[in-house]
Amino acid sequence: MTFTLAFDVYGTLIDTRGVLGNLKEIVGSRANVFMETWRAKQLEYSFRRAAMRQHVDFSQCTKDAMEYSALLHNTPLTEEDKMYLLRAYTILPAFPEVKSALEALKLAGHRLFAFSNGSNKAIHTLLSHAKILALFDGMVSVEDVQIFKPSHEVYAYFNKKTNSTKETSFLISGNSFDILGAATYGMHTAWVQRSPQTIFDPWGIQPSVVIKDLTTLNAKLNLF
Ligand code: LAC
Repeated sequence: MTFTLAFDVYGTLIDTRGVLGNLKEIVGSRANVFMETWRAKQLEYSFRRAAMRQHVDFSQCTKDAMEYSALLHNTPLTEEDKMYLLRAYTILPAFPEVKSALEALKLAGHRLFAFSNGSNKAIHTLLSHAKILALFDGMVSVEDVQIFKPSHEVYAYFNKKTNSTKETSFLISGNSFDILGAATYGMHTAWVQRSPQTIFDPWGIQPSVVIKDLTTLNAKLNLF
């Protein structure tokens, strides 16, 4: 059976750690800790925005989290540094296997959508820079519903916008909060566990499939 595939973007198709080199230029030896704080706070801010129903563009969460990281790690940033880092975040690289894996999935007849907390414009820029935009049937941004993942509204909106159902769609994500959001809403889910050290939140809910990168997704979907 073929499915409508909802690919999470940041941390699934696109490597948020791609900003490490840029951070090393600006904050030197604190680049690693800065990067970890930045990503964790960016997500926390999006969750808090959703809980408070105070939606902003995801790039605002990215910016606010960058400012927080600079304060926490005592690494003051000039306006120029901030612009440089935020620009780097708009052209992050795709993970190496993504392009060929998407090509295989498309050839197998699945419908491919990017599905992100990022704005339509941000997703478009990232995917076109990574040269994978043409492989998608479309993109779905939470900006259309003005609330972030993992609110169930956004998964329902995905089904509505792509003319799919819970039963005929798969959420593919490296972010376990996203898998839990989609699974509790009722979609099939594929968790991309890129490192054995990455822990799946122990909420008593399991993804439909677990893969270590996107290469094996096609074969796993054939089993359904
Ligand atoms: C996204 C973030 C949550 O692309 O990874 O939706």
